[in-house]
Amino acid sequence: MPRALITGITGQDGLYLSELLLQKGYEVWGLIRGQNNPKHEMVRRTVPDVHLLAGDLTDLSSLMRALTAAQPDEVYNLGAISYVAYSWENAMLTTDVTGKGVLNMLEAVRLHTLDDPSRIRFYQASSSEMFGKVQEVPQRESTLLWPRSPYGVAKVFGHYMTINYRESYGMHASSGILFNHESPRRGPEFVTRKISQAVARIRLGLQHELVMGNLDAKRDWGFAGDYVEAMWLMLQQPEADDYVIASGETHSVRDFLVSAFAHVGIEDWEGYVRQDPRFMRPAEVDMLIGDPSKAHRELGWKPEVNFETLVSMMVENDLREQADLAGR
Ligand code: NAP
Ligand code: G4F
Repeated sequence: MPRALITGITGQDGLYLSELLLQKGYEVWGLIRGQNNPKHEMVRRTVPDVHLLAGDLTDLSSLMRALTAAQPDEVYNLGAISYVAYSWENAMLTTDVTGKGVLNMLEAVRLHTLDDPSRIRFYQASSSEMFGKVQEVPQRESTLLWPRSPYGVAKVFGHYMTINYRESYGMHASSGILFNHESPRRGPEFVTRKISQAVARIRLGLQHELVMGNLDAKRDWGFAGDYVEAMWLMLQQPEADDYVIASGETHSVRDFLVSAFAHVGIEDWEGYVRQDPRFMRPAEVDMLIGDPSKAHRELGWKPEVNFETLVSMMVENDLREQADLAGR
């Protein structure tokens, strides 16, 4: 039975990846931080077969203890402070967790496998946010990185550290450059879930206004369930490498709004939406669109869920969830 250790187990991707690996017959271990993490119960309920270990990416010794307990064949480093807007307000913490945390995890794996550094396969959750002020359209593995946020800068550090550990120590360390991926499990601070929740509440008469930032930003959005499959495929390759994982399509935040409102039969959506500078960013990533052809070719990976299906899936889920919460 193969064994996997996942950091960021309480997050969107941690849950989907756990389900995928359990289905494939893995023994799955998850790292959870804090002395009384409020998401502990939710993880227990959602993936009861996952073994939970206490640890934090900023604490190297906790990572070494986790490796000793889990004895993994594969490590998926998904833990991060992942909300871009928050990263300006907490730039140093973001650097410590999202940037230096990767180095801590790589170093823990290296020290744990001194006999054979390629014994554990390592996945780093890199991000299209690294492309920032894009230098090429579409973005591919070789596109020059130009991050626009403390989060993006921290991810660039983690990305190059992963490559450096592969080249310096012969570790099987791969970096997945994933474009935005969403789901009904997406945190409500991210734009897609903020919209799907608000649209559901407006349809149910529970909310009358949605306050937004920049509606012109464009993203390459996919479904998280499809994207965790790509993480696993990367670690099954004979050689470690870096891959762009994307849908190859781009849509604006406005397109997402139009589609979500249309799903509940509201065409005159502009009457419900107000923009506020509070939600604008000091430096914006205007447009992302990925070229996933290397992943198609070498991993045989293709996403199943398209943009319209993703929006419907999220709005339908929130209609049910919000109706339940309102006792309807
Ligand atoms: P998420 O839902 O925000 O989950 C982040 C996870 O990191 C949570 O489990 C969180 O735990 C954990 N974490 C935060 N601080 C930590 C620390 N100090 N030590 C250990 N764990 C810590 O993010 P996601 O959407 O699942 O994304 C997973 C990874 O992919 C992240 O690294 C993200 O940056 C990256 N990524 C995401 C996307 C996307 O579109 N979703 C795209 C590209 C890359 P708590 O619950 O305790 O806070
Ligand atoms: O949903 P977002 O907060 O995601 P963002 O910044 O693209 O980051 C996500 O994707 C990255 C991959 O590229 C990940 F690495 C990262 O961890 C995270 O998962 O914002 C998307 C866009 C931005 O341009 C933002 O300015 O939506 C715009 N936006 C407009 N109004 C808003 C809002 N974003 C949020 N969160 N809230 C708004 O009210």
